[in-house]
Amino acid sequence: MLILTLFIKLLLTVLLLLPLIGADLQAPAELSCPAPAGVPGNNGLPGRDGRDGQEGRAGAPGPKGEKGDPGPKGEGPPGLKGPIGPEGQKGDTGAPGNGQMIVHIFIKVGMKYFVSNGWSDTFDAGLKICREAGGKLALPENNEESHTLKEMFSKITWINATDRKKEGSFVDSEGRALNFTKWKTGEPNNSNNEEHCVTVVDNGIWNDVPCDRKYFIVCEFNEVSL
Ligand SMILES: [Ca+2]
Ligand SMILES: [Ca+2]
Repeated sequence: MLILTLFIKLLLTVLLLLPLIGADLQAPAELSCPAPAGVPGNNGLPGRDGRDGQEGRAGAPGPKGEKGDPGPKGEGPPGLKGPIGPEGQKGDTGAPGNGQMIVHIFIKVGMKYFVSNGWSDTFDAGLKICREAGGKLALPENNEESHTLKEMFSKITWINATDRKKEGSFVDSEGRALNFTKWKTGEPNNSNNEEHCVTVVDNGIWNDVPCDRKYFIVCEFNEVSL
C-alpha cells in the first residue's frame, strides 16, 4: 500500500511537471522570429563531363578533293621481251679494207682524178676513206672542178674544207688556206654555230653544214699518185 501510494505521488508529480517540460521544449519555437528572404547564392561550379554518347550516323560524302601530286616513280620487274621487229633498210656501203677502193665513178678533170664508190658518210669518215685509199677528200680548185664534183652524183657532196679550228677560217685537212672558194649567196653562215664542214651543192656552189651529216664522198688523186 505504501508502494502504491508512492507510485501515485510520483505519477502526479510527473503529470504536474510535464507542462513545464513541454513549455521548455517549445520555447525555442516560440522565441524564433521570421527572417527576411536571403540573397540568392552564386551558381555552383560546372559539373564533370558526362559519359560519351552513342556513335552518330555516317554523314553525307564531302566534296571531291583537288588532284594530288604524282606519286614516286615505281620500279617494277622488267617486262617480257617484245617480238622481233621488221627488217631494217640496207645500210651504206662500207669502206674497203687495206686501202683498196672499188671505183664506181672515175673522172679526169685537168690534172686531177675524182674517184668514188658512191659512199655516203660523215666528213671525218670521208677524210679517212680517201687517206687510206692513197688520196684525199676532193677539193675543187676552180669552177670546172667544182661543177664536175657536183655533177658526179647530182646530190650534195663533201669537199675538203673545214673551219673547225678557227671559226670562219676555212682550210683543207692539212691546214692550208683555200686558194679557191665558190660560196652560195649568204654562205658560209655557220647556222646554229654548228656548221664547220663544207659541201658542194647546186651548180657547184658551196655551203657549210654540220660535219656529222652524211653526204657523198669523192676522193681526188693526181696523176703522180695513180
Ligand atoms: Ca663554222
Ligand atoms: Ca650553211
